[in-house]
Amino acid sequence: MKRECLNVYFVMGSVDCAGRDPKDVLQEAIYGGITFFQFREKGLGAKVGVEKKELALKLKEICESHAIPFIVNDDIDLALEVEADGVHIGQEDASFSEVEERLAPEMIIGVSCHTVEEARAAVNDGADYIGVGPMYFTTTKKDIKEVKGPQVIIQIRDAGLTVPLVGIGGISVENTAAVLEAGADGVAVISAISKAESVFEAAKEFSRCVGEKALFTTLSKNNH
Ligand code: TZP
Ligand code: IFP
Ligand code: MG
Repeated sequence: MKRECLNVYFVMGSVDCAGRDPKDVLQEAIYGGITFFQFREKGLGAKVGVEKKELALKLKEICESHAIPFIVNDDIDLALEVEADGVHIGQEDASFSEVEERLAPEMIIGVSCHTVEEARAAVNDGADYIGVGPMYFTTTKKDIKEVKGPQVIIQIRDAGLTVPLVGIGGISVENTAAVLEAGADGVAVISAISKAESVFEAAKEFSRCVGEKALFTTLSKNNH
C-alpha cells in the first residue's frame, strides 16, 4: 500500500452525515479530493443487518468508480460479503492473526493504536497502516482514550517505526499541519468533513493542506 493513499482518509457512517444521504456525502467528499474511505457504521441509530450491508454496497460502488479504497470498520463478515479492499480494527476488536486468517492476502488491514507499544505490536503483526489518536478532543467517538496530541506520533517515529500512519480525532483544517509535522502521512477525519456545511469545500481544504505539506517535504528533501 502506498502511503500517499492516506493523505485524506475520510471515515463515516450514516449517523455522521447530519441527516444527509451518506451516498451524497461520500460523492461530494470524493470530488473534494479524499484519498481513502472507511465505512464506520456505529452509534445510536446506526444501520444493522441487511440495511447496513445495502449501504455498504452502495458506498463501495461509489468508491470503486473513483478508485478510492473502501475499508470496513470492525465488521470482518461484512468486509468479506461486500468484497471490501480491507478492514480497520481497534485494540478491542478481533485479534490481528484471526482477522488476517479470514481475509484474502491482498486485503488491507489497519489498526488503531494509542501508544508506541501498540504501534510496535501492530507493525510486528503486519498492519498495513495504523491510525493514531485521539489527537484532539472529539465527541464523535464516545469511548475515546486519553487525548495525547501529535506527540505520540513523534514518539512512534522516533522509535523507528516507518509504517504508513494517520492521525485521527478532532482533526480540523487548522490542526492538520501539526499532525503532519509530527510525522503522519495523512489525516483521518469524520465530522470536519461529514458535518461540514459544504462537504466538497471541506474535503478540498484538507486535500490542499496535505498536498502543500507533501510538496514542501519533496522540495526540502531535494534541497539537502
Ligand atoms: N477514533 C479515535 S477518535 C475517532 C475515532 C473513530 C473519531 C474521530 O472523529 P472526528 O469527528 O474526526 O473527531
Ligand atoms: N483510526 C482509524 C483510521 N479509524 C478508526 N476507526 C479508528 C482509528 C478508531 F482512520 F483508520 F486510522
Ligand atoms: Mg473498532
